[in-house]
Amino acid sequence: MKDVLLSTTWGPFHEQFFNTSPIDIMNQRFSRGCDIFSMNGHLHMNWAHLIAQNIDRPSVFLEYPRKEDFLEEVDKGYEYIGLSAFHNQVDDLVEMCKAVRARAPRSKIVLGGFGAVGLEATRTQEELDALCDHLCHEEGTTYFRWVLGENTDRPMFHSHLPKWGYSLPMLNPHPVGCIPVVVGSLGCPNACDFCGTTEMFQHRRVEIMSPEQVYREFQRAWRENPNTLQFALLEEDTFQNVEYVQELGRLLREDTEFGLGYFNFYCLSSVRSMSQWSFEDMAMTGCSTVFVGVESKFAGDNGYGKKEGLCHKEVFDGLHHVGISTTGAWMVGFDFQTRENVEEDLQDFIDLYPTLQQLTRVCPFPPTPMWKAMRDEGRIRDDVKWEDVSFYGGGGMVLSNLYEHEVGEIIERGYKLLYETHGACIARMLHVNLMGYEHFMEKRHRNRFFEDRALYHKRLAYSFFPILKAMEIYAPNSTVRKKMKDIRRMYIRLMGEPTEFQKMLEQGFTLRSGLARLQDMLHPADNNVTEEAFKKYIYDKPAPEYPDCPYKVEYPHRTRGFSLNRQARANLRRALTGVERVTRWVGRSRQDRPDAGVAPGSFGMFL
Ligand code: B12
Ligand code: SF4
Repeated sequence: MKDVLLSTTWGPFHEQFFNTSPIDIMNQRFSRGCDIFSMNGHLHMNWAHLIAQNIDRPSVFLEYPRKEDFLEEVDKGYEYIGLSAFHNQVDDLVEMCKAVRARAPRSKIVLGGFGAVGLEATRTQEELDALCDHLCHEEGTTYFRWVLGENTDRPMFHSHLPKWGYSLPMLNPHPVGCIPVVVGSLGCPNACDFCGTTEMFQHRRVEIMSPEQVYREFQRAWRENPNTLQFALLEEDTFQNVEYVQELGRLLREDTEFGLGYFNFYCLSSVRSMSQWSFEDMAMTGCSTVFVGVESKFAGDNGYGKKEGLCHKEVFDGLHHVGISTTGAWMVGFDFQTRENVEEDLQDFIDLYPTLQQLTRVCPFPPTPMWKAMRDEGRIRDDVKWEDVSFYGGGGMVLSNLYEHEVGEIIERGYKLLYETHGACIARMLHVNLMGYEHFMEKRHRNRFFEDRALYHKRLAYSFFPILKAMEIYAPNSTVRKKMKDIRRMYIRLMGEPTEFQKMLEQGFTLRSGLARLQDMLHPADNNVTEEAFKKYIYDKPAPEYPDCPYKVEYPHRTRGFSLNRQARANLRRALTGVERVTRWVGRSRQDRPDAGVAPGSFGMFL
């Protein structure tokens, strides 16, 4: 028999509430509501790579297979089949288990992930035994080693997690990967009652990679592509672990090859943890964007403990001031939110000026304490479907003060208000980078790292700037139009007049935006739900030496048209970089050039 097969649930994944793909986080959540400037993107599943890279046996990982792809692989005969699911995919997970039992009765089924622990909480032991042989409710790498009878104490390492990508749908409907990812740690000690990760890892932080290992991945990623946009450091509350992130920051800052002019990361953190830090010190770790859960001001009086540290407004303003972008995350549906106070809550959130945003509804995920309490009170509907156990389905929770449809309406209105108040997320990203540039340029004589960080903000602002004109022309109202003009003036004040090349791109983006508007009238973009591409990762053992890639990847359904399109885009990127070089050479005598020190080709991330 072959060794190990790992797979996500089979696709195509069901579209969710807004008719969006749960994998396209930019479109579904982070930049939703920004009209033609809502971004699109894709993310990959990480669990299987962590397992595959840390076991001794060879394995194959199927990411987003169709039913027939999965069954074809199962028929090859594997000793172990590891499956992972989110709650909203549990129905598919159950079907897959049944299919494996029927077609490959000798294969042992190992389940893991949040959906699997949801299943565990809602099925009898007998039912579970019929579906699987093992169910992992903890860190999965050590668990899988244990299942295989391997040494569980060996140190862990991973690299080359597939890159996430984002763009604008009008520029690239299939964004190329531009964000490398690493899992620093799993879990969180804070034990919030609605949170799945804290429950999964028993309120502990499980360290997966040391700061040195994370740093090595940064180096590898930037060596492969010096125009790498951002690095995603996956952890639950990065700034809680002061020593860890201080050490990572030191390594990134003191790096002489790239340093803070290039290295930067996206992370998640809480207001409480960030309150221990000065915002400048946070920027000096290389943090460029932070995902922040925004607790309701009414939460403290309703069983969620008083907030400690700074208030949200102080944190968001402080971060933006030093060039750290934010993804503000707000939830609706708590018992303490009423029709009267929820509007105040939402307006408070909008006032924070989040750079990116996530508005979701409260969902009791089994087996979190919130779910258990609600189940015991009879507040989970019996007819709840697994596909509704998600950020948008509400998990069958009977709401205290709002109608079901009201919750959806509040979320949609929130997204719309954010756009109509602040303009598109890309404009906000540009603005925050200009603030960071101004801050660190003013102080650059004090610290050489400040100068590096200023270069980072300059690079980002330079590449976002050409989209600004289109966001001004197609702004949702005159107030936002004026804000776009203010951002333009700020750019020119700080960085000088745009170059000829930027003006050329600006015209191109504006034309393309006009066309996108027309296209949207004829066929609203909301109709286009992304379908994830099936990928097959092959892990042979022994693995190649780091920094070589530990897997080979196949795209079984990739069409010739898609490959040609990818090739054409790469050629366009090269051609535009050539034009950029020529225009730089022609305009080289200009003193206040915004592209001074910026490597050519940084605009390319959107193509
Ligand atoms: C990045 C991310 C995403 C990305 C990519 C997903 C991914 N890479 O897994 C995207 C945007 C696609 C995403 C989507 C969603 N997400 Co998400 N996501 C995350 C985030 C921030 C990191 C996930 C990650 O990569 N972790 C690192 C990996 C290595 O950890 P892991 O997946 O937990 O896997 C470990 C173990 O669980 C276990 N394991 C997992 N699978 C298996 C399988 C086997 C066989 C074994 C043995 C072990 C095992 O081993 C792994 C290594 O220890 C987490 C929060 C967090 N920090 O974990 C939320 C989180 C997982 N997401 C969540 C949710 C709800 C969703 C959505 C359902 C939201 C929605 N739209 O409704 C969708 C569902 C997507 C879908 N497939 O349908 C929740 C889950 C909550 C819960 N259920 O209890 C989380 C915990 C956020 C939160 N705190 O609320 N997500
Ligand atoms: S602070 Fe965030 S990650 Fe930690 S338990 Fe609470 S919700 Fe979960």
